[in-house]
Amino acid sequence: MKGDPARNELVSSSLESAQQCLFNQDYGTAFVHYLLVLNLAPMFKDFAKDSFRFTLFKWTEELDSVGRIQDLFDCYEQALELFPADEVILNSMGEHLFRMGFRDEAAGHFHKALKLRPDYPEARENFYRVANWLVERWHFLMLNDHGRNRKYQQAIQKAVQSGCNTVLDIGTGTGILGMCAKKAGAAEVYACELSKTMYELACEVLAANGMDGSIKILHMKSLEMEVPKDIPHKVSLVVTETVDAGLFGEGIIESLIHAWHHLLLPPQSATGRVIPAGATVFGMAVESAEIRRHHRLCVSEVGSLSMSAAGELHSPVSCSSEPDDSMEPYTTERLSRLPGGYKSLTEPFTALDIDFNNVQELEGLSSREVRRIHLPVTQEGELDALAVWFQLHLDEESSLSTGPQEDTCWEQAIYPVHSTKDELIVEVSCRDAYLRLCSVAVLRDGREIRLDKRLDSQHCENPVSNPNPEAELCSALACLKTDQNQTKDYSMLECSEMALLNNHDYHKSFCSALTKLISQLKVKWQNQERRSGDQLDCSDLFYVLDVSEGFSLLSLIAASRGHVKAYSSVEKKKQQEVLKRLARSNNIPEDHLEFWLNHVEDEQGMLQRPSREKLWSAIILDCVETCGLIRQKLMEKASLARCLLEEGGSIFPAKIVVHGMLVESDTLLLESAVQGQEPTLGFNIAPFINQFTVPVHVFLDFSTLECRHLSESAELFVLDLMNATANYTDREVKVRATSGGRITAIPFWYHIYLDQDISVSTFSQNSHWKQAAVVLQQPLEVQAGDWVCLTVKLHKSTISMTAHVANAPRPMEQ
Ligand code: 44T
Repeated sequence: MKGDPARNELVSSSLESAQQCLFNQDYGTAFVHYLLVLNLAPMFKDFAKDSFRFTLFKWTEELDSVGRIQDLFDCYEQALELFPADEVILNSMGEHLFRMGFRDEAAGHFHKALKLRPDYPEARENFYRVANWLVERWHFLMLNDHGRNRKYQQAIQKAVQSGCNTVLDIGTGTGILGMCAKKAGAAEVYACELSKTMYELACEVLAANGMDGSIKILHMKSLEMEVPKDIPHKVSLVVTETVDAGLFGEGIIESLIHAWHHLLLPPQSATGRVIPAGATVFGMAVESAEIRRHHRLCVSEVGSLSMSAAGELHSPVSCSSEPDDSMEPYTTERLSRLPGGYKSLTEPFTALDIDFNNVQELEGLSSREVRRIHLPVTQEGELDALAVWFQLHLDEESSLSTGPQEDTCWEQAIYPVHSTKDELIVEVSCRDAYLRLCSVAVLRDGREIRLDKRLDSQHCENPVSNPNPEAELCSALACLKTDQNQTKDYSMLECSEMALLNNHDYHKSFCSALTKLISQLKVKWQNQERRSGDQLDCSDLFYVLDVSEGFSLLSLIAASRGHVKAYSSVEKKKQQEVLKRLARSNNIPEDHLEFWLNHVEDEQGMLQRPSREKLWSAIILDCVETCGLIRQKLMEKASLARCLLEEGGSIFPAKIVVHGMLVESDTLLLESAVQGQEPTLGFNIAPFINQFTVPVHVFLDFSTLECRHLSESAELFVLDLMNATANYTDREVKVRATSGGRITAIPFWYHIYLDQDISVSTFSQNSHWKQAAVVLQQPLEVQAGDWVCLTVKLHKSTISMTAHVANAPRPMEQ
């Protein structure tokens, strides 16, 4: 290369051009020059790395702002070809991927960055935020469930000993069931796993257990497997636990139909069979205020606004409507941990029986006739949901139950319904291979009263082609109806948005704080007026900006205070319509509510002046995510907001105080890390999956968490949004242990101060927020009366904590 003067000339002139362009802030051209230089002369990589990265970041920022997403990712690909092990580039690409919604891919990039440099804080924080997508938390629960592992192991052992010699584990996860088969003596064991992260994890686990040579693991969906391409011949046993709380959500029916046709020996002539052999699904009608407030509007007034004109609002979890991508047929809850508990309104009933060893039955499932079940109501109450669980029959003798009474890791499937009493008619069907349960009608005095009030006009056009009697009935009714306004007049709100609307205290507090602020500002204005002798212009308004994420009524509540022009950042058209409708019906002048484009990523653009000469009287920031964490970039947004406030104006909230408590909770430990080898049948799995342990557990219901309180709740940290200089990044707090035990976790929540006096807690009964908890990887033994030193840190909106007993030696940083 040295000997090629033309090339050297090109390299050096390109390098010079790159530097010149960089100086002129022409990042696109600079980037191209750098690419050329580094591809032609890799020896410059060390020298030019920093400038190259800087150019890449600047250029991709520009590409991002003009929406050239494909070009942006092409640049990153090219950069990673040159620097495949550059953790900063990997981390930054991950951030772009995450913002674009490619969470798995983003998580993969953060993980790689962190492997390259374990002490890289940006990548670590990013990784913690997304680890839940790479390895879902239920893996820890299932692996820690010794009872379940043991039953599967015994069933597999029995099958292998009775002659099932070749085994395929579908959806192997960490490889545990495959290893059971091998250990039981199966001659050939195959496994498949569709998640890349889980597949790689399983490879590590097999190697650590000395089985990498004897179990063949494939990174693919079982539906894509072929004989002999992927496995040499059909197997005699399929083992699988690809079931979710609603049994069919992981596609077990489709996987088994495919397996019976392509991967399994026939059942009669040879030994072909499946573990589990089948399942029985149970259902029960329940009352639960907690479920109710997440799925329908339960209040007639929010703040001071009448909600009568809101139209139909419902959560995305609904079974009675036509299948739609934006809808989920069910959600999940652990009934035993529902805040406020639940009440059974009927006895449990059998909804469905299915034999996994009968391919005709599996194939017939989706065309099974809708079954009507009449249920006597055994207890009066409000019908909020059908709860569903199942028994998994591993073989003739042994089964696992996911019921609400069992002490297992399983949640139940929840099918929310509308309220009423009396006898219920439930329809069970398996459209799209999803188990669907609709409580369609109530029988009162022999008369059927339908529950699904929404009537779809589609049914009218094509009534005969639908084999579903429910739809037929609907369409008949739809054709009869006279009130056309009933159709499609609904908007969808996330469950947490629905719970927020139902949070009376929160809106009331906002209302009071806003009213107070406005009257203070009015007095100020009047004083100024008096001093200057000018007349206050009647058209002078207070400007309020609400930059809450998702649906929020706060702008409207502000506008209803009078003399306020409010800006809402609600983006969805349907939701904007709801706000406009509510404005009209609550007599708020139309021009007092405007919609502000909310560019979540571009806080510069988001927070501007309402008009050239005006400043905001109040800016409402949404500071805590539903999961219990502080929103990313909150402090940056607050400091921008402060610059845009008129004198005497305020950010809502003005201050956030973090509270926490020392607890001993085995449940939290089980949900965050596999506890040694014992629960996993002696297989060595924990160290591998525990790489995906995160220090902060989110979406916690602290009120129903099984735990022992080892201290009073204590104030841990203060975030002052109105005064930047008041903030610290580290704080040591001493908390006294009120009883002895092992501190395994520190749940925390927030008191959100709208002003000095008015606050709402994210740990209140009607909160739409959940709580979070720091889980200590090394439990800390304490005795009653000990002082526990907590070091609380806030770095870029991420809270971390370490704990040690005062006067005792400090443990290693967690
Ligand atoms: N969660 C239960 C669902 N897979 C379990 O990639 C209970 C949720 C749950 N691989 C709280 C508690 C609990 N071919 O890694 C996954 C998945 C993989 C497949 C290859 C296929 N056809 C499939 C289908 C799925 O199987 C693994 C297990 S799925 C189990 C889901 C503890 N919340």
